[in-house]
Amino acid sequence: MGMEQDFDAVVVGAGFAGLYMLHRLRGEGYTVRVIEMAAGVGGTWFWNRYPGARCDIESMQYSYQFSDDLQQDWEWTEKYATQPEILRYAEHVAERFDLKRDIQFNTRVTAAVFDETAERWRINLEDGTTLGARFCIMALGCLSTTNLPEFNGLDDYQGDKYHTGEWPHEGVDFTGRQVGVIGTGSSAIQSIPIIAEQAAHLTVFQRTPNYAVPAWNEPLDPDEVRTIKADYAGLRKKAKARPTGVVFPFNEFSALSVPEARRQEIYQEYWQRGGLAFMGAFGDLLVDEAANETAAEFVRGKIREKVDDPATAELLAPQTVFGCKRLCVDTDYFQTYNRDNVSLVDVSEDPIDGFTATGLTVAGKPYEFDAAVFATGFDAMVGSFTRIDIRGRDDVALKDKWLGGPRTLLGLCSAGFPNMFMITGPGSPSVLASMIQAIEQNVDWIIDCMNHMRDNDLDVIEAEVAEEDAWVEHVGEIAAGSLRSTCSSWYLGGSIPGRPRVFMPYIGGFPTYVEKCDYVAAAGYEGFRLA
Ligand code: NA7
Repeated sequence: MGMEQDFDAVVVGAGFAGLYMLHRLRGEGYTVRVIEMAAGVGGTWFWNRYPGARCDIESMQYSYQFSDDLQQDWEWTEKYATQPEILRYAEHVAERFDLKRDIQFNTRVTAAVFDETAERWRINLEDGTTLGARFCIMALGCLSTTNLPEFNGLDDYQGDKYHTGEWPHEGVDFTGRQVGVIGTGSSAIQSIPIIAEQAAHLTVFQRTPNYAVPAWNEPLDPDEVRTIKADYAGLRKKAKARPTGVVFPFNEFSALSVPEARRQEIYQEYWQRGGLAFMGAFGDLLVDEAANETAAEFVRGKIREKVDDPATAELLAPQTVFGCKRLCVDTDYFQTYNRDNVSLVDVSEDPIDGFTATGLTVAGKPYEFDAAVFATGFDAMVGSFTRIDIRGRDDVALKDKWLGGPRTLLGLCSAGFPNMFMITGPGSPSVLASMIQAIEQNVDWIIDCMNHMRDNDLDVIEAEVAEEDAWVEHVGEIAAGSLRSTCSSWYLGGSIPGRPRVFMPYIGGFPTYVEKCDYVAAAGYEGFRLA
């Protein structure tokens, strides 16, 4: 057991949340140590190095806004930034604000235990060290714990195994190899076209097809960049006022309010614009099933146009609600199935039986490959909390408290876990509001709260159970009004066997959430007990 060191705050994670939290804490004079399991900063963008990994929020909007100098100086090169470019940006931020000296890398937090007598957190690290802190701040990310399904026989498989979310840093060359990709979510949709160009043969195992809209990625136009930078604050302000936290043209009218021909024209216009902005073609795509179906059918039509073999096109065309699973943004995904070296295997009715030494079988039929790519996603939003043994009052484990689904007040605190903050925790808009912006708002709120406590000699903050229950109920009620809650997706733990169906992010819109957070703070942290 190493020497116990004490801090005002220990932050877990050095992704975009942990980095900004550290910067703010230090600026306010708090002592802080950040613990990061990776060898570098960047969080999700450190790990997800699979071929084709990109952010599908436009780069001019997917960045910090806390420093105008930073946003003026940094030059994105493409409309959608690649993973290496985003990682360079995270590195740049860490260097620019001299953050690394307070970050301990290559270290996993195994447990965080609240000592009720001392009113402090004890944070246990993998190396046997224990840190003490008044505040324990979880900057764990929403998509940070990979999901590798427990396939039968996986240990017998002799080929190479890769998970898109834990990709080898040296990269992987698939040239001349037989490759199997399992999953057809965003990570698969981004990586498949590139893997297909290298591999001798690629077999894709699809359980549920996904809708994807073309990215039409391109180099950023310097004039457009200049215009944005001339009034970056203006763009940020507009983004904050949007329910999605992102600026794109949004047509508020119902898809059913216009004649068929006009509707097709509008879809075509939004299709040409590409990306997630397609969701803005009409105002009711996520609330009205009939309206949604018009978008779904338009996109299915595009898939049928792109894929030569009609049977493959039908397999690739989702029959589900459009945008229920997170919409994917692609570059030549569907066309990839026209290649001679790519085949698609439907595992929706007959699931993968299990792995063999040389591949896997489906309904007894063998498929052979020497490299398996698991594009099977994440234990989203809660997995990174439950893999740490977090214990609050009366030794209650957070993972037990959350067995029926995560319970938080505003996604910031959970009752029974005093002085523990979460950045973009479940119950906050997080992934539905553009992550970096959601992070900055949460961090600023936490800093204001800590300063309020310091100024008023308050030692402990804790969510009230009744307020938390009300918030959890509200988050659920709002989700029930959205078509997004009608399918299986990572928003509700869909890929994880045994998880209760609970829609985890707050879908009531970013401005509504910010208003609620601001109100709570202005009312002296209403709903929280301060002592
Ligand atoms: P996703 O979107 O959760 O995709 C995971 C994929 O893996 C999805 O197609 C799953 O099918 C499939 N999957 C999971 N388990 C299995 C099993 N047991 N058998 C077959 N197929 C399986 O993760 P991504 O990494 O692609 O993307 C996550 C987010 O990152 C993305 O939405 C963006 O926001 C960025 P299913 O749909 O569950 O039938």
